[in-house]
Amino acid sequence: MAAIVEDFEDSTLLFGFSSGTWVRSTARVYRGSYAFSNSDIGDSNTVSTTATAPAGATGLQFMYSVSSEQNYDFLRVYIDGAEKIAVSGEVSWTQSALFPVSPGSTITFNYSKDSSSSPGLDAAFIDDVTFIVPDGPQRAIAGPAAVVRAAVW
Ligand SMILES: [Ca+2]
Ligand SMILES: [Ca+2]
Repeated sequence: MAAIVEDFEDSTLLFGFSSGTWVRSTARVYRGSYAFSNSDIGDSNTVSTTATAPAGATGLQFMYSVSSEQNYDFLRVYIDGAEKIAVSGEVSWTQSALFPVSPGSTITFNYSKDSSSSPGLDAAFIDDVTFIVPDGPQRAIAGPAAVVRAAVW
């Protein structure tokens, strides 16, 4: 099967990710030099970034990590509005489940803080956001923006 991976290593982002509310970060990376992390926010605030499943996508898997106030400041991940992950505290890099998705599914990564205290890095991180595209390209496509690789799942 083929997979399309956003590794955040260059500034051209796949899947509709855009820099702003979340940004490329070197503070903590799973692979390479960059991950994607929330921009700095104050207490009682939330920042989200959204990806859209590409044509042919059947599954989603990604790496995530958090350094936040346990039980109060959370990374949450939603697929088509349904909460799939909610984590807080000190969480080292963890591989998500392989979630089923459909082309056009909306994936929202959300970092939200309660009204006080910001220990740790005060941040959520994601890296290697991977959509499974069974009928997709089987070979790497030239160019920095698209990282396409064959994978066995
Ligand atoms: Ca990376
Ligand atoms: Ca807090």
